[in-house]
Amino acid sequence: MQIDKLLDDIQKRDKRTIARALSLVESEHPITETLLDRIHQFTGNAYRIGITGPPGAGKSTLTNQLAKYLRKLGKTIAIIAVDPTSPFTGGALLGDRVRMTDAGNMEGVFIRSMATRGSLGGLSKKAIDAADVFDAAGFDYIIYETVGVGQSELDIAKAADTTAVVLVPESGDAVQAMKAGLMEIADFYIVNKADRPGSEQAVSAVKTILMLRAHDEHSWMPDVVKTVAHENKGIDLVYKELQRHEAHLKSNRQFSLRRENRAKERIREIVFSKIVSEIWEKSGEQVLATSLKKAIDGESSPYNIADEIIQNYKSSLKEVNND
Ligand SMILES: Nc1nc2c(ncn2[C@@H]2O[C@H](COP(=O)(O)OP(=O)(O)OP(=O)(O)O)[C@@H](O)[C@H]2O)c(=O)[nH]1
Ligand SMILES: [Mg+2]
Repeated sequence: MQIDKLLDDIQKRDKRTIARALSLVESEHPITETLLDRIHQFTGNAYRIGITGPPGAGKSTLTNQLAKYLRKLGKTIAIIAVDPTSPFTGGALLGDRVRMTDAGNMEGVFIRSMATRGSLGGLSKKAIDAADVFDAAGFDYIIYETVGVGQSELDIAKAADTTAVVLVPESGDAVQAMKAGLMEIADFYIVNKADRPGSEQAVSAVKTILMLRAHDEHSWMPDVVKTVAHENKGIDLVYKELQRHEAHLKSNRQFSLRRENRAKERIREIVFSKIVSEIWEKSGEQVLATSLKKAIDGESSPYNIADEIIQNYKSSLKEVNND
């Protein structure tokens, strides 16, 4: 594979090449690491937005409208939709979910869905890697759409510069969101489906929760924006709040701090996953082949066996060094 050509064409924002690079990332092709290495120097320019919230809140509809809004301002937008299709619901539950074909047909907008199905925790890593491809390709904005239910979805939201949490007027949504940890990651809130009754109460509920949080005059105070996404209402307010947050971040050290933390977290995750897969490959399966039965029979415990796997791995390292 011609990595230089790939790199070149990514930077030319060639759609087919980008799609190909994203497939490499998603399938964890061995060349991915080299690719990400090489594109890193061209990243850091895109502004990353996270749109998260409960299933069916209107995240895709909103993302679609926001992309069109940004496009009108002359911006280019890449969307990474983390697809909640799980082997359990098979998507049937979310029968009416919006496919973002609308904005997807526009020049300067690129949409990529990443499936949750069959991905064991590596999803946030893949989504972040995919964002790097878009970043290197020179997109102005990268939007992650995730369902705010699982840890890896929260991780993706944390990988954004600004994260908006989308709620709907139905009573209790704000409380549910708070329980799910969504309140901590939100830089601002969107109460979508404001055409339905109770939107004003929902806005007040979120504001009340926000007031309870510790804050001073210098800290960021998230706003709560009302939208009717399918009617394209309130998108200007979403954009305004995005800009207000970006300006806030950039007016002090928070912006670089956020990115520093993000880099740190990412490096930590890479180290974790590399170490885990190395130990597992060199020792895990081998030890399990002889010891798993002991755990099942009660002769040993999972902790014992885990220690055995690590010890076995360390011994194999010594053997290599002594050779
Ligand atoms: N009444 C009303 N319906 C809306 C609004 N925004 C979106 N919808 C509808 O809500 C349904 C779900 O919208 P989606 O955009 O797919 O929601 P989502 O949050 O992306 O859903 P998942 O990705 O499946 O979690 C669709 O039928 C939309 O047309 C709104 O402001 N008002
Ligand atoms: Mg969606």
